[in-house]
Amino acid sequence: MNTSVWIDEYQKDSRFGLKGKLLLKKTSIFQEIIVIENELYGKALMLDGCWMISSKDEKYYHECLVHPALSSLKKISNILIIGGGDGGTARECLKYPEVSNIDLVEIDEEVIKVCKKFLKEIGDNAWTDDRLSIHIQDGVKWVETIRDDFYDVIFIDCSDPSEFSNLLFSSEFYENCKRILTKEGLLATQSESPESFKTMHINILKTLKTTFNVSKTMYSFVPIYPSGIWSWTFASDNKSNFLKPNCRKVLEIEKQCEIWNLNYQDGAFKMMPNKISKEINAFKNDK
Ligand code: SPD
Repeated sequence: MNTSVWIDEYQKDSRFGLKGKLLLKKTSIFQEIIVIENELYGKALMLDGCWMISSKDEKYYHECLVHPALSSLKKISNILIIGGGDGGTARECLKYPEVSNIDLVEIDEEVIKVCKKFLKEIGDNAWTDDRLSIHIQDGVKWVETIRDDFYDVIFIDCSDPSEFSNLLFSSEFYENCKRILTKEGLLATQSESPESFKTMHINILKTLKTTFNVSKTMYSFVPIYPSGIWSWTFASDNKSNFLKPNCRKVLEIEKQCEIWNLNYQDGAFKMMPNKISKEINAFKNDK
């Protein structure tokens, strides 16, 4: 008997699906959670109808979010991750011995439980590393309570904008992130797809440009996301060491990566589609 099912993410008049064995379908107090096992992409997690990650394509996503930031900053000891309940962002951060504390703030405890059970390989050793502290809390509230100049790096590893995650893309939230970052600190966020979520993508870039002195976006692929093309944006108030990779760190980390290396990153920072840069440049000139 064939027990395979198709699970699709619907976006406008398109759908992006995986076929496989349904491992879990449940609803937490926040969202619907699905885990499916697919031959090509391994185990894949969907939250409220949107693909979050799969065990076979996650490195495209997590390595791009983490290494441009951590391979360039001088001080990276104290890190905040908002979201990131699968543990992949924490795992990449913990490759740096200089990292001494990571606060991972995830609103939905059920996501962590499900990932530890079905997608354990994503968090891997991070789950047992003493440097990682998990806090089940709303990230928006968390950043409101932290003192000024506290974190060296903030990673925003959240789901797509929705009724319950919208505030994680707001200027008030970014202002608080800026306040709790050190003066040399850097914020790195997933910034949606320039193709499937063009308006959201442009709004995120504009809001970050308004909040921080410098920001830069890189583009690459996450195969299971709608349209495949995805983006990550890095923002800081400090121009001096903004995304200037440290060669020693790069050589060490490249050896441990499946996707990321300095050439890949250099190309990815030059990939802004013209239709996006036209809008961003028009916005900058208006300011
Ligand atoms: N459309 C999917 C956007 C999800 C980004 N976060 C993924 C979580 C991986 N740690």
